[in-house]
Amino acid sequence: MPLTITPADALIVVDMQNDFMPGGALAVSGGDEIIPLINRLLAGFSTRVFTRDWHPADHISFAVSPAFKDGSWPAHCVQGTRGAEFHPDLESSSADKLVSKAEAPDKEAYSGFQDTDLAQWLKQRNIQRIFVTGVAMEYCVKATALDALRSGFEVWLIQDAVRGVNISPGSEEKAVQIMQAAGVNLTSSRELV
Ligand code: VGL
Ligand code: ZN
Repeated sequence: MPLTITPADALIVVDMQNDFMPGGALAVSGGDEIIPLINRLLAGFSTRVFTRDWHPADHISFAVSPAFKDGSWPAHCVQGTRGAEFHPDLESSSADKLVSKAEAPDKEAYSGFQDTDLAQWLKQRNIQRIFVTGVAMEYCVKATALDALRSGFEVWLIQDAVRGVNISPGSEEKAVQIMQAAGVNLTSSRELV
């Protein structure tokens, strides 16, 4: 069913940074494929939020021999490095709000709402619906979508504008199921007008 985008809608673009793109330290396969789609979506929203993973060099989630799971990642998205920059093709200059997360060395934070002023900022702008895009489906996208629900927003996952890390088989599908069960709605870019 088509959805008409209004000024009460916000688009959240999650972590479209070089380290999560092919060739990056914690690459999401096909992460760069969704850039043209996200750029098109950005043009249709009046509130555009970009989140970024913004770690200190000694972040607690970094491991010398990473297991590629929660708490054991290769060093990625270190503040001020090229890997932490948004992909150059992404129209990040269109951001109305930039959210940096997981900045404390001793704490992991996957959600753009965790320890940030994002919910308050969105409420001040009278946002009711949140549309989520970006990477990685199983971590920061999922955590951001679930926290958006908890903060009282209606949440839509734009499924063709999201990619997962798929470290374990089926992890993307599982993430979608968890989000859906919690109350996240699924849509695709084709439905948004
Ligand atoms: C993410 C793993 C570690 C993400 C961030 O952006 O999904 N995943 N840090
Ligand atoms: Zn991280």
